[in-house]
Amino acid sequence: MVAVAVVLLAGCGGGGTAGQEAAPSSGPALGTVTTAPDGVQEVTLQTQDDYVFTPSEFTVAPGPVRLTVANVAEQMTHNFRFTPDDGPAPIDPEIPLLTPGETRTIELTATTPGEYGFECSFHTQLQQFGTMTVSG
Ligand SMILES: [Cu+2]
Repeated sequence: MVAVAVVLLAGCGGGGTAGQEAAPSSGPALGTVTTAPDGVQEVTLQTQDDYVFTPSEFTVAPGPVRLTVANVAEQMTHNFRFTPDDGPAPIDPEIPLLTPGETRTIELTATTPGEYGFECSFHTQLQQFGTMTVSG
């Protein structure tokens, strides 16, 4: 008996390189501070099911700030507030409740330079903290 093996080699790909199309930009990266047409600084943070703010640190100049927090979690409800008695000056605006999939925006005015801690008050025991720095 003679076994005849016929092996067909599939053509290997024709030499095309994987295309890397630039993804359409849907706005600045998380934590990147931009200035809106009305002169207000804008920055977006994200939180998710892992009890982390992404990013947990950002820096603004003194002046008005429009801060957006997006909760992309599937399960966890979070919130956002500046940690009471932490920074050089109180910042009152907060997001009391941010349910899964919800995005909210607050406006605040950064005045005194320094570091302002913020937190999700539900999850401080899980270290859900961050810091906003107001540059001098
Ligand atoms: Cu939280």
